[in-house]
Amino acid sequence: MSDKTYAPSAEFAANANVDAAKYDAMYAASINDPEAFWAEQADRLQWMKKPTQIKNVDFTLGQVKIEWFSDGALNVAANCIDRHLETRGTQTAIIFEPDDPKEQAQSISYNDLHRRVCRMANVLESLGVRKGDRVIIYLPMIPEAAYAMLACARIGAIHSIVFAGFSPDALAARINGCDAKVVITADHAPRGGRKTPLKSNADKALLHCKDDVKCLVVKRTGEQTTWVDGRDFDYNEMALEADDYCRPVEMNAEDPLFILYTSGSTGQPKGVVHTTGGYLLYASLTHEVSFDYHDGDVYWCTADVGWVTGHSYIVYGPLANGATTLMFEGVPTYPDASRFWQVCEKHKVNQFYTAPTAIRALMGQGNEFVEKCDLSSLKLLGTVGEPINPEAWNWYNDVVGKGKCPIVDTWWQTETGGHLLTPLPGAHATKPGAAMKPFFGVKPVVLDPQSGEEIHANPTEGVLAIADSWPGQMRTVWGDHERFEKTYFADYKGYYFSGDGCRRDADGDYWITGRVDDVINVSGHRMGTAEVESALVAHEKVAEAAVVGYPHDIKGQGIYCYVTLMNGVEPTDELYKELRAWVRTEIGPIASPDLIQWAPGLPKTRSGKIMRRILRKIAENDYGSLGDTSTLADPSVVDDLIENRMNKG
Ligand code: 6R9
Repeated sequence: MSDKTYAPSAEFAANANVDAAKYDAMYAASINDPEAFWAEQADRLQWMKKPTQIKNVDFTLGQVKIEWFSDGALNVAANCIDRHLETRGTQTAIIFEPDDPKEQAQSISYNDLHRRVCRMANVLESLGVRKGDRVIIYLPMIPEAAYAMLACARIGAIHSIVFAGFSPDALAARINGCDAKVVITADHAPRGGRKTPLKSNADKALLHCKDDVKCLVVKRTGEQTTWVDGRDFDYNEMALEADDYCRPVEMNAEDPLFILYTSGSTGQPKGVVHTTGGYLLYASLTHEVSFDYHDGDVYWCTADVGWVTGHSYIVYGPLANGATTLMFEGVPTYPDASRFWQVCEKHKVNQFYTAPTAIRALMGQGNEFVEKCDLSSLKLLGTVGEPINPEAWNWYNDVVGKGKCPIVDTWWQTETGGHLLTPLPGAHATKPGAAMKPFFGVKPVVLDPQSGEEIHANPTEGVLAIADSWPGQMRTVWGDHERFEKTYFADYKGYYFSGDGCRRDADGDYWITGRVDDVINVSGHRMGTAEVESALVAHEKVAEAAVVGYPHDIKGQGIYCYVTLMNGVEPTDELYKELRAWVRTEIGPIASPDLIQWAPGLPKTRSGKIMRRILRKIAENDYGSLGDTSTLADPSVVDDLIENRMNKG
């Protein structure tokens, strides 16, 4: 942890949508009278029926109920497209940057978007999709993914996106899990110069699904795929024939907009359900305020639409705000580690939002890749997905942002729909690694993990829960409301429990310490594994580190570190000792690693999250029960780690 703070420049603060005084006033208003605050904010959206019932919430276990704007009616696609046509029909809505930099980028105007979405909506209707039906979207990061989402929203169908990196089994489980009528896929998904055979994966998945599930196939690479007559439909051909207009269906604010499957700490993925009114309002407001988005800006979030970040901050939030949003099909290191920065230069990106894992990977490649690009258009940087270590934060700030771009470290979850904790860029002096402040309407509390009591004093540390609802909150687990209640409302009565630990410093600012199941207890001292990781990666020879606890006879738990070294650095006994000493001096003797394993790679999900569950099992010598490793980006790294375990026997 660093004590240094980074205030926005006077110029940035003066031009910001929300400055410090405005944040204080709006936050106070949102907490003192949430009904009045959100009733007023609801005017951001265009309603077919204006809501009069603002909030109807009960967090009591056994009767959990979350409703916002429940007598209001609207259509999400009309809000993201139609209402902008008069003022910004010719403005670019989506910039598409393909995987291969030699392939032409595309600019899709709001007028184009309207036509494309209407056609896709008509195609879906012709396949028999009706209001309330489920549609699985299994597509590359191409504009058709956004068309498909908005087409579903337009006709009231509920979409569930499955990340294109998922296997046929994972796809089948999700098709069956929500009983989908149609799967939208593409021939192939190009990514990092390679191609995933999406249609062929879908074929395999559909073998395990009901016979009447239809498959709508988008042409991406144009390569031949197998074809099942009567089941498979050619999107490009049908779209040519389809009508240019499709009426947006009137939806109740509480009608589901989408289901997104997300893994919990254990067991089957949960189908997180988000609804229409509250979700869109929250995504739109947070997009404008957290990123300080201004009309005419070019905004880029590098996530995939297969994750919640892509839903809220590539598609729904930006388009609801009439923004220009960039969709990138590729990866940060293809053709080389300069790609992100080349895309920023090429499209004059103003706001850039990515994950710490990408920042660390690029940091490890050296500064030349950044410095050869013109990044003068950048005004703001954002991060999301995991705690960012100060080392990576500082690199992002200095090398990418040249010290002039505020960094928003946004803490949120699939479950929360949008940012819950984040500094506001024109209002708050940031601290490297801190998620800082609650967004409007959010009441974070720090609870004692044992007693469940709220801790009021600062500084403090405990588990992070939220005391009241906000409009973007998930409403239920698809088909299993009881699981929803048990997962989020049973451990700490009366609160939404996030599953994360946090610290609140003497200034009252929040620092996420990682999932509470990643907290280890060493000789009676509670320690965030993220803290040790952060220390390790601060060492110049370390590219990445993951830390877990393992049973230790004397200390209760010992500290087991998996360390990936920088390119070209040799693992030696010397370095082993040096790293132990390094962590001792960075954090204290209590954090001294018990075991360090050199790891050429770490097991990661395809969204870049380190799978600590697997690392814990290996460290615990319990690798017979690793569970499902099929969602890993590269399952073979696990074999290497087992082979080279430290505490053998
Ligand atoms: C948006 C997203 C949620 C979990 C969350 C937390 C971690 C996300 C973070 C962060 C520290 C941040 N997380 N943002 N930890 N600082 N800024 O990532 O959703 O995939 O559901 O993950 O990610 O542990 O509980 P999701």
